[in-house]
Amino acid sequence: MKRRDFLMLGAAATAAGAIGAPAFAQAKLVLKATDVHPLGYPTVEAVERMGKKLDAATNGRISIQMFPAMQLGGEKEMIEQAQVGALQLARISVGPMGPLVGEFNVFNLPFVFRDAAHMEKVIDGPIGDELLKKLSDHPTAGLIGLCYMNAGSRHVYNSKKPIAKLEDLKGLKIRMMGNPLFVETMNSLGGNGVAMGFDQLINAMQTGVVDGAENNEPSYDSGQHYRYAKYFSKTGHLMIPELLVFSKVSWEKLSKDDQALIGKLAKEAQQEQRKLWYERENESIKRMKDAGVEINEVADRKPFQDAVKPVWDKYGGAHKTLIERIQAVK
Ligand code: BDP
Repeated sequence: MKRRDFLMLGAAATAAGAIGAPAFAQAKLVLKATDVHPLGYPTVEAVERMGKKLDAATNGRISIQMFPAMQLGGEKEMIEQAQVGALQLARISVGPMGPLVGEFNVFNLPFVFRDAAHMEKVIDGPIGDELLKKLSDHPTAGLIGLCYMNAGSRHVYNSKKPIAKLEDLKGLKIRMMGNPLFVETMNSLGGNGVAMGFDQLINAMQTGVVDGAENNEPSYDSGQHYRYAKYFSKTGHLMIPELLVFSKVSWEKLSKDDQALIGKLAKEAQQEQRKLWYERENESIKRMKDAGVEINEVADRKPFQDAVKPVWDKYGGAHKTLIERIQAVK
């Protein structure tokens, strides 16, 4: 089957084509979805539930087929495949979207949100919608922004020692997501930021290419990163929401009604994932303790916040109004 035929499967497609009816009105559509995380992870589960609702609402005409656990590559590959329409739904982090849509880098700024409630209010409100629209309207990004999801706070973990104060990061090689902002964040904190895909991380920790990484508890737990980096320090330096995006070339082949339905169900998935997220966060913390992970709080985050000022100047400078609006959300 050729790629452009992704949406038309089975006899219905042929029949619709034969009688000259608008093919996608009748054809059975199977939307390919992907995520770096395994089955059962809150983002994966939320998209699967969205697929069931879509199936029910269209009497089986549209469904979602999930390819979890990096089956279709890391986030970079997922984005590229969505851009050409080789898959339709990609659940990615806002992290790698900053270089494409500069405003997203405001969400990527270290310590930009006061807490989870603040972050949720921003993504649920007009600012969240505006940024999704910026992505959808972007002339070359090739993606439609459907909704956000929760991803907690990111904390540093490594194989050498607990990070209790800023100086402890000195000399540690820490894997960061692929966006220069993150490497510069780690460097300004005194560590050595190393950019690489999530799919390369286990190998890099095993071989000592990096001493550790930074992520939320569920990613650390489900990726079994504690096997290579048992010191988990609550730096909370980043709070980056997730994104669910749709391939723009595929989107444009859908009817307006189908687009509206998918858009509505995605917004519901945003709220549903949130409940799953908090349950999973607690389960992960428990599993980490059971696995003997050494978790430590960082009593004073102020020196960390001060250290990342150059990152704010460089990446936030052009978006002062947006930053002020985010800070004004109470
Ligand atoms: C996880 C995100 C995932 C990212 C990963 C990373 O859910 O989308 O790919 O971090 O660090 O928290 O690359």
